[in-house]
Amino acid sequence: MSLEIARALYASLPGCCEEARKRFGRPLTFTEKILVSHADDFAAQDWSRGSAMLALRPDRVAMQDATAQMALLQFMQSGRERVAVPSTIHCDHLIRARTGAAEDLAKALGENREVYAFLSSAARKYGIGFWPPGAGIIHQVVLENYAFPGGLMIGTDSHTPNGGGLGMLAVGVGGADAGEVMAGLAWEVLAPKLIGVRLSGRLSGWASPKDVILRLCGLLTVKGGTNQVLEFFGEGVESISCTGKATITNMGAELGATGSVFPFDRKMESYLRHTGRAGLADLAVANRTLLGPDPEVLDAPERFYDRIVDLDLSALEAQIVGPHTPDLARPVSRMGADAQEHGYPVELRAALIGSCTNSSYEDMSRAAAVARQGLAAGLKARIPLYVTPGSTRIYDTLERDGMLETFRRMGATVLANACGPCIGQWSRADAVPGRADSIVSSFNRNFPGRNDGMAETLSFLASPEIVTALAFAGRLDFDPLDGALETAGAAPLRFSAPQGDEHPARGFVEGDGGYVPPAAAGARIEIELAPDSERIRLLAPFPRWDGKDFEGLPILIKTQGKTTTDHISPAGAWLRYRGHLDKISENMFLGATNAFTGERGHGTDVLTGEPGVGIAAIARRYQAQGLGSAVIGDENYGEGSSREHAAMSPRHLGVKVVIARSFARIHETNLKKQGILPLVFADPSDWERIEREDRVSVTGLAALAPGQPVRVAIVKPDGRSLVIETLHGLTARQIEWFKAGSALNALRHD
Ligand code: MIC
Ligand code: SF4
Repeated sequence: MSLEIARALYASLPGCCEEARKRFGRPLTFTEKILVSHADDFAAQDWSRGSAMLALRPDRVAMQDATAQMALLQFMQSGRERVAVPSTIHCDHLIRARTGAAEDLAKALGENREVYAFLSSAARKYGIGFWPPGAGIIHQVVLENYAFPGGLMIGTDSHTPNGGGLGMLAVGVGGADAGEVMAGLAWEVLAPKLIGVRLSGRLSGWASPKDVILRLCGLLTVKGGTNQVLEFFGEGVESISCTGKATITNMGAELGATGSVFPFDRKMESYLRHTGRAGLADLAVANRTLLGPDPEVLDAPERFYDRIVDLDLSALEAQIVGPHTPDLARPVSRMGADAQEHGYPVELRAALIGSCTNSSYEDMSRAAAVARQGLAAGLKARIPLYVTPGSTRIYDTLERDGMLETFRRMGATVLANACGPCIGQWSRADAVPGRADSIVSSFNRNFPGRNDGMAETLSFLASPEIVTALAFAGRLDFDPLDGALETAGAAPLRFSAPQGDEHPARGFVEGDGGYVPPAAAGARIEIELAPDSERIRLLAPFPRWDGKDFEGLPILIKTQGKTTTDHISPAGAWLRYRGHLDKISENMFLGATNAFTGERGHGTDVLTGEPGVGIAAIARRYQAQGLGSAVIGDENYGEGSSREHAAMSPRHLGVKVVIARSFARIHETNLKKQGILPLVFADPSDWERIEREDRVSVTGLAALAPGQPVRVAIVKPDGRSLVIETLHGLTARQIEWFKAGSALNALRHD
């Protein structure tokens, strides 16, 4: 479906690259080739890495159902009749995992009828491709159908970088970005710095692509990739399958990276051929020299990347990370000792494989190879095992090849081709509030509350094959590489390293999961949206800035430690209200730890002194008094998802400014887009000086200018005032968004 776009791009690439080589006076990395060939105006653009704001023209937009609602509601405000770039909607997040694929899907169709009707009618009206519920998870469907080497896409989901496995620079964004690009505007992003990841050796034994990225998470940490692109190169690259590469780039999101990308190679070519895209494969092969870094870059990478990270695949051990954060990595062999040291419960309660990260044919065939060993030894899973295939194509092929049956014989429940348990949409029957249970999955996120909605649950992440072996053991401290499991027979079972198949020997089962292509003309199509719907409501524009400084704002919450978007705007049951701003705002900060009291999701109403009030309720009280409020955040504030609800809800409930130690990229942009001022403490230790009863004044706003610090006065209850310096990353255009009240308002007033 991307052949013509690719053809046009490859025709323009040589010229664009030549111009860029001349201007930069040096050869180009692959990322730069993609960026310069998608420039809105190459000549006028400042290209300084880490500081310039790039205006780019993406080749396509993808949206999933939980974020598409806001993206479309915002797009609709532009008044356009049809999207300006090829776009798709994927219904994957709203299907709840309960008893298995067929029943869960049927229930979801009923439960989410209104949302699906809205999305599909909007798709028909505006010329957007529509992938109905059950068709697959956005990133897997994009990889199978749309991603192509050298392309640039944005998606309203943080794991959009999955497309990097097929050589595409694919970036996760908030819905406002998507809405604007669909409305025909250029897309803006901070010019990324480049981390060159040099892979040497080759994977063998239990080590898998998942372990490459889990190891990188351990090395670089959850903020190590902020505003950077990871570009992979080196002899190890060619030994990793295309879908394995996608696993690695998918989880670049866990490092906060803007994107991750592999150069085009034979593995990508073969994946394109196996997924019915021979024409694109031929085209990419013919243009292969354009679809990677210039040779001089490979000769001296240190000169062209901002930083080099080396990883020897031959020495890589299988990893397991967690709990609560994906950068707590260790080799599987150390898990037992770690669990003992930290008191993690070693009894596992559930094991889950699949998701957008790890449900390729290769992943599943390696997991099935482990399953067959256990079954041959007379064992079954000792704990509930769930399998989430990524797409109809994968599901049907695994079914045909007997793999799903293998998992079922082990005792597994096969779920719908959807996010399900990865996004809190999992009713785990045996969960007991207050009890900390350990679970293990091959997913990509493990923040508290992420899977079964329980913040107590300790969630660990590993490759599908390791997770399958742990399902047989039922224990976190089992080492599949070295340990033995009791069997009914004489000999205990020792697993041997699994062998997988990169592609199905008989080819993939064809099928499009009911895909509805964009309609030719939509002008007369009515959007299906009931005025009294509790699921979706049209947006009213946020008020413009009144031109006054912020004086004496009470502090709504000062968050302590990790404050991901799952803490600010939890998913799970709340996904229900993703199209209804007022209703979803009730969940605001429910998962965040309040530094003043240690409570989660609650705090003190400083106007009345009443303790233990929900944060959303406090915000509404301040609003009713005509007061705005301030939020104080910790490191990497807003890490994780692209959900702009984490910015829109605070905006809706009167938050004017968020002052944090640092921000995650997508969330910082989302705040700017929605008209909230994101400030960073110039001295991070000032965070400690802020107390519960303090008031925050932000002055000099009329003179707000790019690169200029902002003075914030912290007024203590006794009237003493503490002046601290803060920094902001707003460009001149973004300052206009702030003044207009939101990016969308600025657009309308342009
Ligand atoms: C996630 O993995 O956190 C999600 C759910 O896919 C989110 C999007 C959302 O919150 O809807 C993401 O990654 O952006
Ligand atoms: Fe869905 Fe999970 Fe992937 Fe997000 S990470 S797209 S919730 S499967």
